[in-house]
Amino acid sequence: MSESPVKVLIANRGEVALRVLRACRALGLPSVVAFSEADRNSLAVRLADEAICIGSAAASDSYLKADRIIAAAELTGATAIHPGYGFLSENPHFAEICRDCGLVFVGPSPKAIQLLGDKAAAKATMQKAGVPVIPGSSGGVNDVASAEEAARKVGYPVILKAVSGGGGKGMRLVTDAAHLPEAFQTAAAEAKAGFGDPSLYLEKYLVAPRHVEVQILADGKGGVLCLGERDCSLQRHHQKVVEESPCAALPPEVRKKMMRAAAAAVQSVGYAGVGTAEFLFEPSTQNFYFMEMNTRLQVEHPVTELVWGIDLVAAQLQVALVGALPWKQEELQPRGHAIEVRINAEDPTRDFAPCPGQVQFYHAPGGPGIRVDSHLYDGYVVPPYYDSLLAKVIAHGENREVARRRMLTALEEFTVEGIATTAEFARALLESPSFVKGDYHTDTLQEMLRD
Ligand code: MV4
Repeated sequence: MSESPVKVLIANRGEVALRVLRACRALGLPSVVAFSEADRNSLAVRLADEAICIGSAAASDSYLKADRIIAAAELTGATAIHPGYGFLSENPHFAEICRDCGLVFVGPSPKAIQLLGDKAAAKATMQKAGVPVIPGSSGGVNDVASAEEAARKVGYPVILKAVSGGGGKGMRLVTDAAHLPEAFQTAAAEAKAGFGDPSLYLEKYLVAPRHVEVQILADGKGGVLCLGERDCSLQRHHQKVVEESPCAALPPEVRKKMMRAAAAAVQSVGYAGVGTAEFLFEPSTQNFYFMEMNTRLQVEHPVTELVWGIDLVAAQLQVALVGALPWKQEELQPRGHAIEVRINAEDPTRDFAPCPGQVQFYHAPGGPGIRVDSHLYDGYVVPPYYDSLLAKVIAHGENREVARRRMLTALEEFTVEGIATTAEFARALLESPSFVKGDYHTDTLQEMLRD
């Protein structure tokens, strides 16, 4: 792939460590898996060409410790670092440290991560680039008075969000002016505790929108590919449960506009690598609004891979190491429909309490159009220290109903003994009338769980 020897340090764990390992092998790149004491027996470590321990079980003493990861790269002769998702994947300081140490960070530039990590600044940049954004404060709201003024302009209900946030923490829905001062204080405190930054911005609250995100792949030289969208509206406490591509509610002309907006969004910031532009889509008005941009590979990337026939992790490595991509937008055609279900080590009968422990028996489903991304094996002990994702089952078919039926068959076959999982819960969700019709929004799953 390149004359100078490239070796990739995989600075993550679980299924994504395995996913990156496979992409390295597909490209003929040697790799090293960095692991914590708790992951010594993980599948990625067992299958790795080479592996190196970077600390104890706590993520704060291993996967989040930049200096250990840099040291691991130097010790093993790795020249590039793939951060996976989570942990250091969206940390501009880490990307900068890599660059300063002469290591390739597989991801966008520190500058792009920094800019897009500030959600208020990112919105302002997108608005300038002509991308529709949710009406609200221009930039942050520094105090209750400026929040009240911004709220008066857009009208209640409004939502307060953390400038450095994402994923619901430091977010407060405000139904009327009387509740604003208290909501402001609690959101700011939560943002400070969660992200070390109490800054907030304010938006008009959209009722029952759909979360639709566009997959971007940019070569860093102005070439931008838009690989369609994913509907990720089915979430529980801001954790995605099911994702699908394409979005069942998006008319072709709205999709075209959304793709153009997403391309304009990344072009305006000189982006390189994979990225996801998140939009809220309002079916009642057919309007969509840019919400935020994620500068990493996402958990749900496989649905896009199956519909577009592109290995996104290989593409990430290609952009980072070669700086070019072999495709033109016109040559790419989406094919069929894909659905992903996340299976977690959680017990739905005990309010989704985490269920770490030993897997006594594991069987992964198969058959036409079924892909399973998982680090499980018989006897594996799921450690209690990290997130509870065990497996992603992805079904592809020529249309949505074929994909849905393949998924149902696969979930019936999926077997984990020894610990509780969310597989059966997901199966019931895929049989619910809302899912069958494709008629759901960001509150649907929580409404279902309430009744
Ligand atoms: C919103 C919204 C309605 N209006 N913003 C939740 C996570 C964060 N990334 C953004 N979120 C939302 N922002 C405005 N102006 C509704 C949500 C929201 C949501 C979004 C996507 C998927 C599930 C959700 C569940 C509740 C609320």
